[in-house]
Amino acid sequence: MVNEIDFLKEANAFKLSAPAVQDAPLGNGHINVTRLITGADGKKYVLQRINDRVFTNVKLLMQNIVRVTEYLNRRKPGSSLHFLKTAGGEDYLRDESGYFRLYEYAEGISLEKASCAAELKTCGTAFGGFQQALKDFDASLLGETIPRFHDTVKRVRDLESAAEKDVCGRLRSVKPEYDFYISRKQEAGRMLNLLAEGKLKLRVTHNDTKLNNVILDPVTLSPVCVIDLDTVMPGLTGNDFGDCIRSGASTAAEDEKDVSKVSLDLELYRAFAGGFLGSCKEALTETEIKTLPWGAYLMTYECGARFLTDYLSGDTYFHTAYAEHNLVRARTQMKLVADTEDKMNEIERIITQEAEA
Ligand code: GN1
Ligand code: MG
Repeated sequence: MVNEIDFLKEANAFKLSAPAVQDAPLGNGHINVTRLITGADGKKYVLQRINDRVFTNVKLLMQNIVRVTEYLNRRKPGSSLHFLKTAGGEDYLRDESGYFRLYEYAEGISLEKASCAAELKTCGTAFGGFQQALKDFDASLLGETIPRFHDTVKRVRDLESAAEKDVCGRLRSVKPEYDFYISRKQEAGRMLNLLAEGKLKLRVTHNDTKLNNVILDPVTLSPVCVIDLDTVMPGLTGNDFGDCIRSGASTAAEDEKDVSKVSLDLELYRAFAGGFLGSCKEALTETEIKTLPWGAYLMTYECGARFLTDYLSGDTYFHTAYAEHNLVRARTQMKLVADTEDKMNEIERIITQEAEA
């Protein structure tokens, strides 16, 4: 399907400064299709085909993104992505190949894995800074692009219902993994309960703070901007903290097959916490700071449960490269959840120390 799309033609439907002449794949997101486009004048752009099975309201999604990026760029020029309009003046293109959007390529690197603590600290600064920069943005201006995206309680229910349906007959072969997730389901509501009790507040959050969603300056390693803004919507700070710990403080890739290589690196944890809190702690409440370790626990647990749900459902959500890919991912997250449980006292100490630093 993707092979059949003429990405140059799609790119040329936008107001580029010169015609698009080169097209290549970019990055490895699990949801959208992303291409690096080069114009005849050498300018680079990122073209994305938006996955409209996942994002069912593209109009709302693009409205959110344009509002947030324009706000950030007004506040600090160049601090966020710059989206181009189509020749017809629209924020996105809809044609027979799907929904497309295009933005100026942000020069820099993104990391699949941190090779040192300094790199992870920078990512913490970037995501904490994102939160800080949006602290006065009126969250009611944003719609929910994926309703109940980080409702972990619902995610567990989805897992249970996928197991009940068992459409691929895979449940029998993943009993230990399934039991692992279900045995912890009482933890799923930890943050949502605090929200319901009025002890946490909804902020404008990114909600997909994977390590590779930060662009860094390759020389100075300072953050250039945060990308992948599809899920920017009202949410909890703990989740933004958490998803980057999940992806960045692990000693192995999200899809490492040898789980003995997977653990939570507390030095990386501290580095990320230092960067994150360093750029937004003034904006956070004491309760929010206390929930950060749980945000990381729950993002890992939730993401693992989602991978297992997708495996049981026949791999319809996340892009996969081979049959067991989602199961492999669910297992790495299990290992991280278990390791987090073992290290929770030390983690809570780290957060207290970094919040006071
Ligand atoms: C997806 O698109 P990507 O790869 O940045 C997913 C995240 C998961 C992540 C797991 C909209 O993010 O929630 O944490 O995969 N995004 C969506 O790698 O579901
Ligand atoms: Mg994403």
